[in-house]
Order: sequence, then C-alpha cells, then structure tokens
Amino acid sequence: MNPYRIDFDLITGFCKSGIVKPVQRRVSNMKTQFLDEKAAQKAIEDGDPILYEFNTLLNEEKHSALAFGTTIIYPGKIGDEYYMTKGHFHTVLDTAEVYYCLSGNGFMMMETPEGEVDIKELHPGEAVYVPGRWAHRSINHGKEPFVMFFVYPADSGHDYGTIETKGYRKLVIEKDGKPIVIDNPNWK
Ligand code: M6P
Ligand code: ZN
Repeated sequence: MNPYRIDFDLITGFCKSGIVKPVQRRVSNMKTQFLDEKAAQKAIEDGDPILYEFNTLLNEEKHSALAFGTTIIYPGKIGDEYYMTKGHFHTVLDTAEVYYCLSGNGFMMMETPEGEVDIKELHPGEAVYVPGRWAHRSINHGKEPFVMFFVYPADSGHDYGTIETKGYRKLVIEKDGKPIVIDNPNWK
C-alpha cells in the first residue's frame, strides 16, 4: 500500500475527520462476562449502555504490517464491576501489542494460558507492552473515559472464544470506593 496518514484526537481518541467510524460494544455484547449477571440483564433492559468503542485507524491485515487505532472505555459499573473490554488472546498467540494511555486512567489485565496474571495501571503518558501469549482486557476504574492508542502486528487475529468460555482468572471490582482484584468464582 501507499504511505497513509490519519488523524485522531489526543484526548477523546476519535477520528475528527470522520474517515474512521468507531465500533461500539454494549453490555448485551458481553453479558455473560460480568460477575453480576442480574445487574448486566438490568443494564440491558435499562437501555443497554455502550461500554466501549474502538477505532481501527488502519488494519492492512497482512504479515509484516501493523494495525493501529484507539480504544475508549467509558466510566461505569455493572454491579460492582467496572466497565471493561471483552479481552482476547491473539489468534497467532505469540504476537505482542503496545497500548499508550492518552487520557483517563484504568487497568490492563493480562494472563497467559499457563495461568500467570499481571495487571498494570495506566495514566496519561504511560505505555504498556503486552508480550505475545498474554490475553489482555482494559478496565476503567476512573471517572472519565479511559482512552488508549494501540498497535499490533496486523495478522495477529483476535481469539475471543477462549475468554468467552473460560473467563478471566481475576476480576476488578469496587469495594469501599476502591478497586480491588478478586479471583473470578466463575472461572472454568
Ligand atoms: C484494542 C485493540 C483492538 C481491540 C479493542 C477492543 O483497542 O486490541 O484490537 O479490538 O481493543 O477490545 P476487544 O477486541 O477485546 O473487544
Ligand atoms: Zn490485542
């Protein structure tokens, strides 16, 4: 392809020129992922809020290319659990990803198939390197949208099935006004 230029806002993460349209994910798109399924059902009935949006600014989808874009996770909770992304492994498991926090703050929750778990908090100006083999989910425990720029090898692919079936080993919930990490009682 030819060299390519695209704009995005450094605070909101959206493409101001409108060339790229965001993809939105709502509670109904990941109902079974929340600990409190009744609270998830109620949120769906009460208007099915958008949990997060992402802008794929480019995905050339060929080996040796890069895909990049922005993710916006809104503030809020389902029960005591913060709004978060579905999370995924890469289909080509050993492919990495970089996330750079533009605004807001939140966590990157990561785990390997072998059961190692790591969580990194991100503030504006901080980046996290997610090595190959680590599943990754973004969680907004703040009061503002949590906005990140991401880049990964374009042929990595998204494996959602593993997380949908097994869940994450750890969850982040709010207790006494603060985020805490707990074992996921529904993990299979
Ligand atoms: C990040 C990137 C995207 C991903 C998006 C939404 O921005 O990793 O590739 O699609 O998050 O997360 P998920 O795919 O887990 O819903
Ligand atoms: Zn990824």
